[in-house]
Amino acid sequence: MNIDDLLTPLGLDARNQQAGTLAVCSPIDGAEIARVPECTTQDAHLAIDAAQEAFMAWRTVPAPRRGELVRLLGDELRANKQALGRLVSMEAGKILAEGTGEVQEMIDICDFAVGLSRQLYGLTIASERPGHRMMETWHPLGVVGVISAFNFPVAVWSWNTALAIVCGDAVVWKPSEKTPLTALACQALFDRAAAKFGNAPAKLSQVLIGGREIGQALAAHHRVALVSATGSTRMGRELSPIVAARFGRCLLELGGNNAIIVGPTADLDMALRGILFGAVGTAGQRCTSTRRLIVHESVADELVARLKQAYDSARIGSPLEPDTLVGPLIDRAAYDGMQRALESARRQGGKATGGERRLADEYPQAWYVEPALVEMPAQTEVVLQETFAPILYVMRYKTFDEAVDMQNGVPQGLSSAIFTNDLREAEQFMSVTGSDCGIANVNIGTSGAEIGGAFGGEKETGGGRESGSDAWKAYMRRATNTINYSRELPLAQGITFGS
Ligand code: UN1
Repeated sequence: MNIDDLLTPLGLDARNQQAGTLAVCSPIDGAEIARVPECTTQDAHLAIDAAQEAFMAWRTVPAPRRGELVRLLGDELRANKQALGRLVSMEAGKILAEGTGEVQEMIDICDFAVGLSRQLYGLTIASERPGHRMMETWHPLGVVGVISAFNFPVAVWSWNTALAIVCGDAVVWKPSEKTPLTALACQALFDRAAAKFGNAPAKLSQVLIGGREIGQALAAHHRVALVSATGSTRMGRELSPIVAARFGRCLLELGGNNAIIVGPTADLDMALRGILFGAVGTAGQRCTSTRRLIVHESVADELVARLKQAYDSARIGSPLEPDTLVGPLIDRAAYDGMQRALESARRQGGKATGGERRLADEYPQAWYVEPALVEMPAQTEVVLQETFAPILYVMRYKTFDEAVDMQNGVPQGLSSAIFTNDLREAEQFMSVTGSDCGIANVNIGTSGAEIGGAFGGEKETGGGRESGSDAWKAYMRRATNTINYSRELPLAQGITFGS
């Protein structure tokens, strides 16, 4: 595989990507594909200062004009969808269909943000005082720090950046150390869009390649108004107190432990497909991956038998080959984590099929695994944890309430789904007494959300909402305005003060 052929059209000087200290290895075969230069904490501080300067200029550009820059970014992404999608596959290991799907997600959010640039509406509110009017105005917020994970190396940046840019903010991005090339490619595409735009301030969007100290610098810096972080709950637990200590804002999208409930009336053909995509797609490395299957005892035997068959026929291999469904894990640590979880599951009474390493002869430096299906006697300790690998724990239930309790009985609250043809079950699942997750789906799986909805979850998932709906409000500050057009000065609450 020749990485230069991909980098050059994406606007990157391939030689620069070989001169640094951070080795980039493709999870496909473990081979080193680049060595990119890393930033220091000092570089991060300079970048934040420059971003603040860019923000001061950008905030006064009318929002629909700001939308034009995002429209141009969308054009660049359309023109480079295949190349960037392939680079995602090479660097993150996801299959080509999902690599280009991720770029499509970027294009979609750009379109969404362009429309939004004419819809950053505030409310008009009835005042209790005669001759007064109240309203809300949404203003640009400042510098947005984006921290993203390896598994969605480009889309998560775009959800944040497309919105932040139309909202009048500047962006400083720290991507995962495992996926710097795709980040540099996004930056190059942004720079191209900015050049076409003409007069965007310099350093409106920047990328900082480096380790956790860069993330910490973003979290600690008083100029970073919002830290939008996607990754593990552990990372969120480390970062958010740093941001909170200076009263900065956090938007957290952390761990998920997503379940699908399959009810007695479910369409099993559909459920099967939904479970398969959710559990083995992206080799179980989406935050929305299906990790738990809660299945009614009346359909469990049939569903599990069919799932095992489907698992057997899911082709494992290089993500660049068109008929592959399951690519590699990101690295050895992910493989070890998976094996540890499987051992714990067995100790806790689980019966596992799959989970073994595959293709070790062909790819001794890469970590391909057979997705694992583990029948558990109950929702034991290991099931409560998010293991970023293709492990699906299967639990059986008798009553609907029991299923919902199990669904909600984990510390995370990102995505959830029910397959049912029982209207009452479906409605109850989405009601206040149903799923406690940020995403609750009916007759579709837990992963693969569209950008139009708000994306994120509750509890240890961190509570943040990104991408669609009114998630843009996190990237702006709200001012409440009360305007008196009378000749009196009445006080609210009927207070008289002096004469
Ligand atoms: C993630 O894994 O961090 O809903 C994001 C999905 C994708 C996004 C996943 N649209 O699966």
